[in-house]
Amino acid sequence: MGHELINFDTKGDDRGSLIALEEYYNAPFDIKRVYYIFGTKLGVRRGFHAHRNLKQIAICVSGSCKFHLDDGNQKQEIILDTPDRGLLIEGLIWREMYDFSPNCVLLVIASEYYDEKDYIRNYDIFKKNINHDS
Ligand code: T46
Repeated sequence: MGHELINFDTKGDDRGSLIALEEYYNAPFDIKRVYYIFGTKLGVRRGFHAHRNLKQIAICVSGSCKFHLDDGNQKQEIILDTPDRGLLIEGLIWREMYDFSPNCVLLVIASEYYDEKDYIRNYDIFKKNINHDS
């Protein structure tokens, strides 16, 4: 399945902690875009799409949330609850995010600029694309 959890090195000293993300070091792609999701209302579920080409790493830099991932054959739940772990998603993976804690800040670094044409927002079309590729 096109996902992987990546543990980041924490540079810590008596002042606190710092994590640096660098393309082709701990992020295996060109970093073209960074966005973050915060203030998510209780009970909200987001996502409901797959990407055709995008590679992304999602990190809960504060709080926690869950990802439901579906590659068309297998479904998996991933919990993100620490700033030193990122979820790399690449390839055709249907994703939904849910159970956002009130303090959740979900940071995402992405390999491409925002492009609505890269989204597949219909599950049946996603499944057809999976079958077409396999
Ligand atoms: C993803 C998951 C993890 C922009 O204008 N620029 C951007 O870079 C992004 C990401 C979004 N937008 C606009 C498009 C919508 O009007 O912001 C609004 C909310 O986006 P969306 O409904 O796609 O958000 P989510 O939380 O469903 O999905 C987002 C990303 O879009 C997506 O790539 O993998 O987070």
